[in-house]
Amino acid sequence: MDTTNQRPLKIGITCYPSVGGSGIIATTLGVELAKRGHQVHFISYERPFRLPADQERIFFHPVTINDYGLFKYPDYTLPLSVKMAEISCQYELDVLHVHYAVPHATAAILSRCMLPPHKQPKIITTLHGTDTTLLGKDPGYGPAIVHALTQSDAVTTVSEYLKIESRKVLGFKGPISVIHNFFEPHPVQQSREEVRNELGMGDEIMLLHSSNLRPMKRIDLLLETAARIRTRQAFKLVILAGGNFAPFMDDVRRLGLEDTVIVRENILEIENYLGAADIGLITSESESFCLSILEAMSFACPSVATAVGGIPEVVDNEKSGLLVPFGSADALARAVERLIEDKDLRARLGVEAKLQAEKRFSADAIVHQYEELYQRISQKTNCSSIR
Ligand code: GMT
Repeated sequence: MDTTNQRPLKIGITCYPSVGGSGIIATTLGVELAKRGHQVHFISYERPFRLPADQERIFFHPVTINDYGLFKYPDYTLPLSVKMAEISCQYELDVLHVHYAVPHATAAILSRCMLPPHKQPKIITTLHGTDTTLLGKDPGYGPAIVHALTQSDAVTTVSEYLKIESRKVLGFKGPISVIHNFFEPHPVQQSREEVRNELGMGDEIMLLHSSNLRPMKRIDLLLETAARIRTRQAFKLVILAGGNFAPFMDDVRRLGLEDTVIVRENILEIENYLGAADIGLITSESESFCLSILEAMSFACPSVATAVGGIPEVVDNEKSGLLVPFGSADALARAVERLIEDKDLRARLGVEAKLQAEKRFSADAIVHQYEELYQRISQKTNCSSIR
């Protein structure tokens, strides 16, 4: 569908605002939609960290969570749903697009029930990963997720893999559109040399791992891999940790990696590091897409990664990176050694990685798919308005 002659839409976006792939995607999507003429309203408990302060057509509406001392656990879902209803009504939103089902999709459905039919936005839920693969299996969440998906006007997943998993884990039978993640790098602020100086590095190869350190990222396997790379003096492993790395320091010491591992916690602008990196390293046991691989690809940095979940949809093995079956630190180490030792291979994979990132996973390749979906569902009559 050609969206160029369609009217601009009023779009609400709810996501987790802190460091994390789903929040980064939602924020970048909002920024790109605003650039394309749509009005975008972010609704969350904090301003998403990548949201520019002064971009035209972008608004942020905070959700206030009061702690009344009545409840053991403060509730977010209800104030979020009330804010969604308020903003939908006030700005006459066409679409409310929620990223990560829990609790955003449920709050969106509830907000719609608070509104008269002519004020109800269409609701799109994007599943990102653990909302299906982890929470979807939890009997305390699964039925609520399925309910919210069934009531959504459209459901998307960030990979084919996640679509299949969502059918399997949740038993959800409704339509699912696969719209891959995308990345639009901010310009780097520091040169490769400046970044390396700041890290205390010489001319070693820079292996980069960037993640939230959750159990499925398998930091144990990451460190084990680093320990098994035979050319220890040839590289440093830089870990951009979206969380506290301290619990892993015992492993770093046990493996004798104190001089090899460099950790930076909660870095908000990762582009400087991506520009300085030579090889990405991902050892996850589950991953619906893996935005950090794509981020590295955009900087012509090929990754060595486990061939799990949606990763093979992002990395073409032996063409834009190297994939290894999950579980073997030795196999990962051998793949990293290949790239350390073969500069030409590294460069060739890097060139293809950047090409793929631009061709398949850039804003230009992806954002129009969301626009087309929004336009398509906006044209549908609200079920409740014809009842
Ligand atoms: O589901 C999570 O663990 C968190 C989520 C996030 O917010 O970073 O990660 C998921 O969504 C990302 C963005 O779509 C994907 O790149 C990650 O692969 C995915 N994580 C998992 O599937 C474990």
